[in-house]
Amino acid sequence: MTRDWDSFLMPYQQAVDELKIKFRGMRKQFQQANEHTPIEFVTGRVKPVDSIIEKQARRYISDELLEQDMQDIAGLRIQCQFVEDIYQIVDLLHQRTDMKVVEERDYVTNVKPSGYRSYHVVIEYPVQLVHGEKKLLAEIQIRTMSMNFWATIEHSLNYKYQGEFPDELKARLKRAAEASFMLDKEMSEIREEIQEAQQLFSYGKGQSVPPRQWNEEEHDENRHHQQ
Ligand code: 0O2
Ligand code: 0O2
Repeated sequence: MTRDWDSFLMPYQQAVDELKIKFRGMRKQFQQANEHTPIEFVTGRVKPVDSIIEKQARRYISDELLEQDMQDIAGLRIQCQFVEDIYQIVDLLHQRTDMKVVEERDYVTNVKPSGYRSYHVVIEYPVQLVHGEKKLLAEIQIRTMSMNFWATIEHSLNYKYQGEFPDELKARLKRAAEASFMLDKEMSEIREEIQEAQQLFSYGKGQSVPPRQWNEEEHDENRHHQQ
């Protein structure tokens, strides 16, 4: 079957664009309320045609089942500061009425053999087209910045080795993944202190609402420092 890829992928691009705006909007709302935002960065992409074709062959997906069985044609990636943020984002996704969670894969708790960690949520998302509504699937990968660092490096190495890493490199990557997770754990332990400092920092940059947990005394003290 020859497919008109431009028309096929157009709704997916629309979904990615809309979802990026929505998730970045969530970040802004948290910031405006002067609350810790679980969302640090949002990126998104439509899977390139050659990757779709390669994955379709590798997974024996028929043309008819492509939209149903390839869940990451529209892909969003949300990065956060702390592991706890990942689960807050998952809860937020469940509460939304403009998308429906249809599948979840928790590779944060159930780490992949490679060392890969991330939380994957597949949603069904309706896009409005001129000829009506089309429901499509999108995959949202939620991970800490530290998990993202590891995954990005490992992904580029994959291109070089086509997934067939020498044992030594495989072991090193696994160790690196564990070290990266240790970093996440350490950061979680000092999370409250970090968040307080970040709120102080944004207040210093001119946010009008003082951080919640400040008592009056600390508040006045900071004013003093800013003068
Ligand atoms: P801000 O206000 O800086 O957070 P577009 O839709 O054109 O904005 P596009 O084409 O999808 O975005 O670009 P991309 O490369 O996906 O990146 C989108 C945003 O994510 C950019 O911020 C990047 O700065 C940010 N980003 C993604 N990953 C990282 C990362 O690992 N480190 C850093 N520092 N930034 C990252 P914006 O849109 O300018 O918004
Ligand atoms: P891309 O766009 O290059 O990232 P499968 O694709 O068969 O492995 P499945 O069941 O479709 O897996 O979904 P899964 O495993 O939940 O998610 C697949 C995606 O997760 C991959 O997409 C990667 O983005 C990411 N991922 C999964 N495992 C690893 C890993 O060990 N290392 C890294 N770096 N990323 C991983 P694609 O298909 O590779 O596409």
